[in-house]
Amino acid sequence: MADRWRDAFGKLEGKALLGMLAWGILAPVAGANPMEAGITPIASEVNGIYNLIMGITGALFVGIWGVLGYALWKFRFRKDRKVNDFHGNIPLEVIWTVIPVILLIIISVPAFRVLQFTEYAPQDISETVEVIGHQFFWEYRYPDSAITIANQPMRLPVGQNIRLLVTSDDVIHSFSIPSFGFKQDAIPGRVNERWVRADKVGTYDGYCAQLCGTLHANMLFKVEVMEPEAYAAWKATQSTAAAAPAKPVTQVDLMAAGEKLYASNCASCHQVNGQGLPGVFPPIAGSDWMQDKNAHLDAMLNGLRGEITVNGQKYNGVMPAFGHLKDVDLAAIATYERNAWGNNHGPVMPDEVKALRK
Ligand code: HEC
Ligand SMILES: [Cu+2]
Repeated sequence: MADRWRDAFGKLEGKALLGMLAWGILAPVAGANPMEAGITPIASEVNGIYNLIMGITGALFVGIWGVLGYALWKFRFRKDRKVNDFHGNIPLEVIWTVIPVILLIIISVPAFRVLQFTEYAPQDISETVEVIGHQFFWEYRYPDSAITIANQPMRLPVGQNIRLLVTSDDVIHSFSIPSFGFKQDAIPGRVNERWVRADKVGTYDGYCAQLCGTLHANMLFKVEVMEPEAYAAWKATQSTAAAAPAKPVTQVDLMAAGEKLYASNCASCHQVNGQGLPGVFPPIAGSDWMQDKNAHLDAMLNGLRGEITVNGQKYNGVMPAFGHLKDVDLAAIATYERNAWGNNHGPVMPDEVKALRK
């Protein structure tokens, strides 16, 4: 018998199991909380409820298993014992019905309070940010300052109440930031309103919490919570970039900028070397599909879906629209694609992109 146990727990699985048991029992005792530390009022409220429920269920676990274990041991089978045969015990049954009812009430009252707290935004909202899910990236709009960003961290000022309007451009996504205690479905055709207040400067991880297609895993994102001055400075750079007078651009400028923009916006699918993935993402290098410049720019501005043929191979996927990028950035990407990897189709100027916008 002892050998059997030694064999079982000598193995790696046995050790892992023991480790997990020890963690499960010791961590709560040591006061460690497996939940991510929250940095918003909502997160602390939600963690409070979690701790309350863990406390109650933990006490129940110890109490019930204690009594059960004691009874099993105390009344274990012995040859010289007689079985005491009895049925029902009304006071006992009333007690074990009333106690759970009281416990459920103790849990539900604060739970409803927290639900209300998370649902209804406070009066002093300083700004609204729109969050739009796309297959497969997140777009953020700051309508008060006419800023649109995508494929980069969402910026928020520290300590201010922000209204978030969450929606989707295609399928259902879910905008989730664990340390904010925040998770909101992004649903096409519907705008969900929530609020956040991040109380600590830093960079936090978020992810799409709803399986939304083949590249769902690309929808990890970061949230940067900034000091108000840094936030204002960031906003200023965004809007001056948009308002800067158009200076003449050359193919050399466009190629240099385009290489970087291609890497951050397109290479996740079409690959850094422009070869794509046969049958899934068409190649850009040597693609006969791009002979027509307008078709190329139209695909970038409005996305592409339905069947297309590239160099004799059929593709039937969905390419996201990049119309939210600036004319000059789209021109840079197009110029880079049309002249890198042996392609030789000449430059594309920002005005050409502008002319094709609907
Ligand atoms: C999420 C993956 C994805 C991203 C990111 C992406 N594409 Fe595509 N792209 C596709 C798919 C899929 C197709 C084929 C669409 C179809 O079958 O209708 C495609 C087709 C194309 C085509 C036409 C076919 C060809 O190879 O010549 C061009 C041009 C193109 N993409 C350019 C870009 C540019 C420029 C970017 C970045 C601004 C980009 N794509 C980003 C997935 C992507
Ligand atoms: Cu998603």
